[in-house]
Amino acid sequence: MVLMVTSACLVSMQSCKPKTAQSAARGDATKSFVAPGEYDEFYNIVSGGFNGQVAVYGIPSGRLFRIIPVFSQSPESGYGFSEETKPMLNTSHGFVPWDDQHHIALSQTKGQHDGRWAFANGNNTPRIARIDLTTFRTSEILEIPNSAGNHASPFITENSEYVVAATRFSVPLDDQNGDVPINTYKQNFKGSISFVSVNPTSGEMNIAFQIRTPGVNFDLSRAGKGKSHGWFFFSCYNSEKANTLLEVNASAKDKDFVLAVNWKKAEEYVKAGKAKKQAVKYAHNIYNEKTHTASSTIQTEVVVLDPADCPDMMYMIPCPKSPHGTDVDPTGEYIVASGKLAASIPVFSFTKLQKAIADRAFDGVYDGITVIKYEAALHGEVVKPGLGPLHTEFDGKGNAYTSMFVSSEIVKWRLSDLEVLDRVDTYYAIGHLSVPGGPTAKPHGKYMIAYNKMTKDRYLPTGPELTQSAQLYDISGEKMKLILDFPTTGEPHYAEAIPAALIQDKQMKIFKIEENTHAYVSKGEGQAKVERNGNQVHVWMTAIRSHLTPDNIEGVIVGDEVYFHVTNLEQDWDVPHGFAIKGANNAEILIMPGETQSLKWVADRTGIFPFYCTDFCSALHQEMSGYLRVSPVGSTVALHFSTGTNKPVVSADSVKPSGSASGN
Ligand code: K7E
Ligand code: CUA
Repeated sequence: MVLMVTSACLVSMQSCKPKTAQSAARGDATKSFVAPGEYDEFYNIVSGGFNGQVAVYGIPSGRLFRIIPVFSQSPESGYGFSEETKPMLNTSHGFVPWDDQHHIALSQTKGQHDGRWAFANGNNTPRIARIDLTTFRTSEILEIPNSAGNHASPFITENSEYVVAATRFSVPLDDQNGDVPINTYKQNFKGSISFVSVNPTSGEMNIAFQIRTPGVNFDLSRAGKGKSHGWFFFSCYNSEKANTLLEVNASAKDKDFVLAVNWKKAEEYVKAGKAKKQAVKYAHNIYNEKTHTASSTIQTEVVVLDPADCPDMMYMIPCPKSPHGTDVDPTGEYIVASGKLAASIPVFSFTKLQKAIADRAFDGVYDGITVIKYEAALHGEVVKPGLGPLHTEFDGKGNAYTSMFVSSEIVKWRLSDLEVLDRVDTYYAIGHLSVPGGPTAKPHGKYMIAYNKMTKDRYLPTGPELTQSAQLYDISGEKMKLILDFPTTGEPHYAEAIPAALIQDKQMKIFKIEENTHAYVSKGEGQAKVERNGNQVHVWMTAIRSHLTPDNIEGVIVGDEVYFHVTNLEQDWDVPHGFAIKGANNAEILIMPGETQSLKWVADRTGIFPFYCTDFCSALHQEMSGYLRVSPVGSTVALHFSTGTNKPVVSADSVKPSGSASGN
């Protein structure tokens, strides 16, 4: 079925392909040129797909600035390996060190980017993360219960009141016996949408309420804005409620739905006590930049609204053929739904939707939810836009840009009369696209970035897996123009770009050492020490150009767990120190100025184990090192540490009982 649509349309689309792709495919790279030493105009914050991280690029240069570890461990910084950051990856399933990351939502105030936070979804083990845009680090991760495949997430309301999380897979609810035959899908599988509140000052997230929904698959969503503020729109497919061979069975019906949720009304129902408590289990992880340590708390309750108790809270709008993206234009009037198997793009009108509700222009009920008459909510259809429409962004000048996966192109069309204005090829199989500010009330326009699923002949090949790729287009004129290809890490899905001016001057340069309240901080070399507690040895270590204190440690016994708590004493921007020790079987750590981070290392054999700084920090970086001696079980070598002295070797006989450590 899918294939039939595809090949038939591909034939009809061929006129749109350049006869010789070469010239059109090259583009005018001078427009993306950022001279050495110059800054980019935008930060581009891009999902990492199956690598679970988020990457930051400059636009228009496409230069990679940073990979922010979010849902996966990172050996570069020690994220998810260091004792302080392990709790960030805790879940109700225990420690989950990887995920699949698809969507980015930047915080907004009055419908515009405010440059405070980036939110990101964990798709597989459902979670939402918050990244602080002053540190470019993950500050918080919240697990989402009653969900499986957190795909329609995290989309944000225009004052960052909520980020949402709608489940891709409907499943039995967390407090039900889930041990049911899979073919009882229709009776036992339910969907769920979470409204996660964002504290306006701290950014801290909490699940304000969930809404129980029919057992469909949610795909994507967008908040209303301007005139549609207070509403949220979710695309859903598999209204057939198929549980096998979805590629056929979830494509049977002519129409699926966009679910329109009046979240202001939902808030009223919650206030009125309509939400019922449900026992669940989910982790809430927060990183504290004063203790430099994350904590993970397991929470045990959510409140859930059942639409049956909440009249007028939500409506289904019929939408052709398994919609993927649903996007709201800058005014909030138009809701664009992309039926990925449909031959046209339906555009709904918020004004007409309201009128349809008032006039009761209904078309029956789907699983207890009132269905709006398709034509009553429809502004119109973009006719023959291309094949496989997925996602739509806006330039703020009345135009929309829709990605076409199957026909590998972007189609520009006008919101008012739905006329197709221009089309441009992508190389190849575009997924998401992103206009800086495209999902806000005031798009920044100028550029558009395509995120492609295939690169085939665009780059030097690298074995069976080719690089992932983005393409930059100039959209300042009437015609879209390709100006740059740049490779990306992981598989990029959605991304948001934001003017550099909103972020660059707010950057955290150092952590103040006097504000460091880490449990194992040493605020000066005089506080460095080594202590034994059973078979645990704790090393309070400092790092400053160009030595580690202590740098000679003896008296560690085979089987000991050694914790290196390294405090970077520097108070200068861009002077991290690293720490690595031979045989460490988890990671190295990288410690920012004023910060403390801890690496656990197990002494597995006798010998001398060098350790050193891994970040080239000064001309004497190679000298920034030390030695740890491990002795066999039963040894009389006393625990001892020093820096810069060479005392005679001590044995346990020469120090006080119980091998207490001595400095010099
Ligand atoms: Cu890649 Cu947003 Cu997961 Cu479309 S989704 S492509
Ligand atoms: Cu510190 Cu190299």
